Amino acid sequence: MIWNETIECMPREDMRKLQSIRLRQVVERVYHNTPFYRRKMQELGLTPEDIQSIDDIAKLPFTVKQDLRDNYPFGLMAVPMSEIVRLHASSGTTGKPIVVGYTRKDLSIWKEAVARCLYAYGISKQDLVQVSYGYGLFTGGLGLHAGVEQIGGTVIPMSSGNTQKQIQLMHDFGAKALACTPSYALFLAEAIKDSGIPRENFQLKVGIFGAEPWTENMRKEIEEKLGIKAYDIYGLTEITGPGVGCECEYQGGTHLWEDHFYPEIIDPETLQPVEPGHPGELVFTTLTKEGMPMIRYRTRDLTALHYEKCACGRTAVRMDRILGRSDDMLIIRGVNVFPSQVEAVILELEEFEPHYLIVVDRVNNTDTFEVQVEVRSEFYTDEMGKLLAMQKKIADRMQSVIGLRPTVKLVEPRSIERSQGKAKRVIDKRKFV
Ligand code: DLL
Repeated sequence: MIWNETIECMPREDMRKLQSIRLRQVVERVYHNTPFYRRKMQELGLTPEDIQSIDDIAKLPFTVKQDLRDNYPFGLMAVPMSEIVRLHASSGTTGKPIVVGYTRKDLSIWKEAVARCLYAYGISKQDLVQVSYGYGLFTGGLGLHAGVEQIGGTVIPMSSGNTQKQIQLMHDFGAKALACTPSYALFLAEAIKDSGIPRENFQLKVGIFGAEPWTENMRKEIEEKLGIKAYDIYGLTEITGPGVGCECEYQGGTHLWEDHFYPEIIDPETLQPVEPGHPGELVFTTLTKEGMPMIRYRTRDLTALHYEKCACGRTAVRMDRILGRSDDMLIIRGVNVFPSQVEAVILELEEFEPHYLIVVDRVNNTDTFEVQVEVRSEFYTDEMGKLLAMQKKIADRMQSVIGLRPTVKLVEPRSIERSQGKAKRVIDKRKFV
């Protein structure tokens, strides 16, 4: 099923024309309304007149996560705050999150994008969709939620957690689709098995999985265990949230909705464009966003783009699975974590040395997150009560800064291996390839 055939199947030349018109408009808007972009364009000697077609996009400067942080919280808005009707946020590299603002029109474009995804998965008005992504500042829950309403389906706004209730309602209400992270889907599959309710008693047919990397093997495992077809959904807060793109029934890559979110692939070292079909870093320009447009935003996600028409009839460009990242961001239980955030918390607390190791693994389909940290010799003690209090202090602080509670392992001073060169701060034992 195709939600917006005119756009999704538009001949490529027409799409380029549409993109050219929209690029001119967004550049005009940011140049006049966002001092940050005006300054960056002026530094390159650019005015909006220099951008006539989508081919001129490479002239424009890049935007990076640090720019969002430097302009925290509302410095990149291109409209007065009175026009912003919603805020979302995601992890920054240290303490402060990055914030995005949406106008009413931005929200309607977002739900249109999610609606296209749901139709591509074969979900329609008759269907119930259980949304088990987190609701709140994270874009997953509310993003999927609005898309289901847009197609006239029935949304079950479960949010994350409370696995027993998830299973009970999925069963009792007869959800056809489940939207959550692929790792939570695997966890739920095990829990359903343990619940003793036969799989045939569920109506579940479709999975809408994203927000973290996953592999073909994981797909097979989820499909077998839940007896469903598992689809990818991709997105990021800075660009809109879930629904920047999705797979269709042919699952030959993730279609990107390039009439709104224009993708490029660059070499993360040289920053030069990379040929279609070759891997590099994904960069997006939001062509229609009003609240907080992004010009050539470096996602740090590594992938490749393919422009051949898909068997489903869509001409919308397809992206390979996300192969990795060109920075050190980890996604643990769906939460974006930067080692620099962990470091910032440790540096804040006087009891600890700035020597730490993050160990991430996947046990029973759930990510584990351990932080080993050295206690300063002045604070080192054999007293259990004091050690537990220190452990709690650091775990509480990380929970509040990162949004995820690590298992903290306190170690003796000078016990974490010192490196001669670049320190190895992260051991990620999960396998994504
Ligand atoms: O994760 C938005 C989202 C919610 C997408 C629900 C899909 C479903 P952020 O928290 O800003 O937004 O994280 C964005 O997550 O740059 C990727 O590294 C990763 N990511 C998102 N979707 C996928 C996917 C949401 N399908 C970051 N495959 C992105 C691999 C993904 N990685």
